[in-house]
Amino acid sequence: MEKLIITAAICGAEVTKENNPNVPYTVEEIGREAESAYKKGASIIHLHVREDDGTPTQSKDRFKACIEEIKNRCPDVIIQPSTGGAVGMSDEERLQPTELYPEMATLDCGTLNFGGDEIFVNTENTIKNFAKIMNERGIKPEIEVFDKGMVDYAIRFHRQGFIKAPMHFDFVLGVQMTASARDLAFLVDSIPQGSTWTVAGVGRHELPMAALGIVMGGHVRVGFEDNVYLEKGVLAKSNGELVEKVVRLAKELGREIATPEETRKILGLR
Ligand code: KMH
Ligand code: ZN
Repeated sequence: MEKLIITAAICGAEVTKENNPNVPYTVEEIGREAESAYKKGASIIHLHVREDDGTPTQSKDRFKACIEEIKNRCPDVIIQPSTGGAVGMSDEERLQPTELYPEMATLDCGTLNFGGDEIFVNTENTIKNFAKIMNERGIKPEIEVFDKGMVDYAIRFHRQGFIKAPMHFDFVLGVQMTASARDLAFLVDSIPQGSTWTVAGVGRHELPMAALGIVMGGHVRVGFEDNVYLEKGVLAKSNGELVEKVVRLAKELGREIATPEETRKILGLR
């Protein structure tokens, strides 16, 4: 089986220090968390950034500062900024990190409920526009899939020329769609041959989904954005602890871990 790509979603936009005091806000804290994940085996950092008080921001300058901090600590790691940002941000705000020409960025392929009264809006025109801009800037999209219809959108937009093949999907399970083995198998079965995929289980689903990703030949995302617990009732001290757990599991199950260079080859990054 292909080597395992581990993505660390170190920060997110919703989780706070009240949930886990180790959630990073400052540039230094973001660098620290990226380094902890990288040192344990993460080759991709899925990146949201915050103001020092924890407010989520898509500011180009803040992304630039955080990317520099991460690159100083982990020179070869792949940085994947979020273009999802936080619920309620405008498309223009969300697109700012693409002006830094990162190797990858997320492409959210549909609208979904995001708890309470929150709706994370991605209209067809938003998705097409984001895909077009990423294409022009040489950025490989990671297609964020929160339910099956989003796979169908991605395939439709690929046929219309907005998203290039081979496509790379991230199945985020436990937000809108449930997180079962059947759900994951259904999604994996629905993507075009030659695509790659990773899975992110939210909350208590993180580790079971990671185990499935490992045995099914996909890849795995973990991190504070999705889950702040190392085990039931025990907060993780760092993103590195969560990555370490996946590495241990992968070793037991016979999957080697991909380095950033190997990850670039697997995903066909520039
Ligand atoms: N924070 C969510 C509203 C992404 O990074 O592209 C969007 C999100 C997905 O986290
Ligand atoms: Zn995200």
